[in-house]
Amino acid sequence: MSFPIPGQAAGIDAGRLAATLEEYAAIGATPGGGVTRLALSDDDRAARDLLARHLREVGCDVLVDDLGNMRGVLQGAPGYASVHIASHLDTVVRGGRFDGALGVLAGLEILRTLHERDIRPGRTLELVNWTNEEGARFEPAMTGSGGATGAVAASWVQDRRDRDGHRLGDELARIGYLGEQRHRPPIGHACLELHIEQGPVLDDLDRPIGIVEGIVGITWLDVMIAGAAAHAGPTPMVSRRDALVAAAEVVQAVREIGTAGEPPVAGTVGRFEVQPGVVNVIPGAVRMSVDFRAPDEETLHAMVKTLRRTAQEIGARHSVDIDVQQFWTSLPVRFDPGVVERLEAACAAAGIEPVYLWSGAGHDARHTADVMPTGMLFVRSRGGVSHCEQEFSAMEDISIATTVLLHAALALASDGINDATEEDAT
Ligand code: HGY
Ligand code: MN
Ligand code: MN
Repeated sequence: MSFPIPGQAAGIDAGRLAATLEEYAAIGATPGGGVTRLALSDDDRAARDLLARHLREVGCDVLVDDLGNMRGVLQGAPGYASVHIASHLDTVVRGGRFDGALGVLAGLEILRTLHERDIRPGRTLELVNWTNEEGARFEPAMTGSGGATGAVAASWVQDRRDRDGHRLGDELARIGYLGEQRHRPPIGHACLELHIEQGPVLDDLDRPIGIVEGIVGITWLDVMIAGAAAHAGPTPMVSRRDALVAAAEVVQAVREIGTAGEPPVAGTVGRFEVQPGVVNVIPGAVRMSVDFRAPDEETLHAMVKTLRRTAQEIGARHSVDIDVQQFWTSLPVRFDPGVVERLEAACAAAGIEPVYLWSGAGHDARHTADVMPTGMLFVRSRGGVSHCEQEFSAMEDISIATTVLLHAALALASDGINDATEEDAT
């Protein structure tokens, strides 16, 4: 069994990767050129089925765990912890074709390259497709990786419900991806995630790729406002308990809290429901989401505290009840220096001078970083936009990033293989 010397790895086939990105983007394609492939939807099933076929074609075993996380396992030297390349295939509504899919399909391109050149990795390589990274259908985000790494209980994940009341665990069974706990991705030697930046840093610097230093903290809240529905005509303006007028002030408060700090501090209201939502009825109830981001836990905590205080003041002013429920938090994380070094060496081997940046977006790598050395590579997002149909990354940049990912993965997969002693032989 020969182990390649990192840096001599064969080149990837950019044309094949481009065609594969197109192939998966067609699953859940939207008229505006984007993708809607919500977690555990029929489109998600179709993409999963295609990935399973593609993984088997390159000699991988395909395993599915009790949270629907998929693994393509390319067996390497027995008894050594594996190297993971991981991301997600689910999207937001009318999202882009690169968010998540790029990381999974770049990993598939690496497996295809190794397969056709008969290059056997030192350590086992695992390609992981995490369930429900986006949290668009089943809130919150990153529940597949969160459940598999112990950040949240698997039973809590399986009991999450979408807005139509469908239970996540039942939807896994419906699409045929309710696997077994014993098939959860193992704690590996290292984990790599390639992802689009989804922000403007690389585009502004006119650089193709960046090495991610870490991920900001994120917290999601549900704000429920209860006023009094009443007739829009005879009800005097002064005696109304209008939930929507109060909600408008809460939305403005979220924006002010987000802009009070420097980037990556941010505040967003993304989901907003008005009841009963009828022209001639004063809104009796409003429910909205709040997404806060900050580089450190203290700032995140202070933002929530400000929101709670401001909501109370708004509630008193409009004689409505405002309930603020914080239901998910992902604390900031700095990636493993050793994995960052491998990514640096891989950039050097590819003749690329990397940029270093933090991620304002959450990623499954946040959770794998809790259990194994993890690192991320970013690809430039044109115009810095994502979570929209205009999301775009150029194949030239993607090709560079995938080559760097290949070098880094093989270097990590060679760790300790030729040494007499193997510290983490499993
Ligand atoms: O919300 C996020 O940052 C990620 O896209 N799920
Ligand atoms: Mn993503
Ligand atoms: Mn996303």
